[in-house]
Amino acid sequence: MRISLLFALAVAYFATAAAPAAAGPTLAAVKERGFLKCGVNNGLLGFSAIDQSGEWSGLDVDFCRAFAAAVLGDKSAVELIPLNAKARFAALQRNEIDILARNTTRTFKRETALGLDFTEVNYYDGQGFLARKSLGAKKLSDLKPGMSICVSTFTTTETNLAAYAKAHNLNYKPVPFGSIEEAKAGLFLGRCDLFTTDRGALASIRATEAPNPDDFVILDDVISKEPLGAYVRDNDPQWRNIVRWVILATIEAEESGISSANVDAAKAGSDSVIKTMLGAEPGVGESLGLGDDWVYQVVRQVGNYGEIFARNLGPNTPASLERGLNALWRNGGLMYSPPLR
Ligand SMILES: N[C@@H](CCC(=O)N[C@@H](CS)C(=O)NCC(=O)O)C(=O)O
Repeated sequence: MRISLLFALAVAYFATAAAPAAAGPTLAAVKERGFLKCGVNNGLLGFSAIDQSGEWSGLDVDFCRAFAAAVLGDKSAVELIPLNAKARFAALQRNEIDILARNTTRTFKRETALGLDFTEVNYYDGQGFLARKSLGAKKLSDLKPGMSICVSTFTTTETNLAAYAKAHNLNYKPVPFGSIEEAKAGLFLGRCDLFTTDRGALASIRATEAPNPDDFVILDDVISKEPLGAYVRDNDPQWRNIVRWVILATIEAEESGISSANVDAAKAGSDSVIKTMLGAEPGVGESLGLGDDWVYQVVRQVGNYGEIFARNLGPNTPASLERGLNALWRNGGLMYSPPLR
């Protein structure tokens, strides 16, 4: 009797006491290797592409750098591995990458059937249409029957288009393409009247790839929900937590008014919640298997979510996108971090 009571008390104690996450295989492998392997898009300016200065840039690229800053203390300790839509999930399943951050949508099927976990959203998108302006259409219902629509295979885009067309009796001719280059060329070289993909990607493609952007319009229709973000393998909860909380930390930092410009002052300041979050006091490192300064490294080296968005996709970039759904929740958007404490 006494022994079983003691045992029960001991179980209750250990169940509530803080326990560091069991070391997972991915963190150990990344530390041993000295750099992280991040799967990204092979050419979508604003999300992931080699820019004019010959450097990789984009929202997904910045998140890859943020993961490296958190895990290895150095945002440049990352190898970016360009992947097309077809290759992306197999690359993660086969351990060729540690993280997939490639404008990839969270869906039920992907999360439950591929042996992968979605972590967090880094861009809320929706599927739209880029049309030749000469068609004179503002929305899908303005189009004449029989229009040809270029679409990338192995994407949610392809399945959404087919389902939408069926449900709405859209009379069109799908023109499937296996690569982003072919699909873009399909529209710009005249093989299709329209091109469909996520609207963020459309804004970038129109601005940076069209021979004359003014010859093309993005239609009003948004036919799907495309929450984009990072996937990891589903056998490593510690790694999933790291990737998840790095994304959330960029949002929490923006919510808390901490940016790359003031993070040092905030760390040295008097707010103890913020000091702990930034690692001036212990608290956020051990349970992830990281140092206590991982949030600090992310914000100082890469920035908060608002900075990352503005740098890659905001009004001063070619894509010139408003925050929209990607605004903080208190400004009418969906970006919200659970408490980082
Ligand atoms: N978010 C969608 C679409 C992602 C996607 O890959 N889109 C196109 C257009 S931006 C693309 O890159 N296709 C070219 C390719 O297959 O490499 C998904 O997760 O399936």
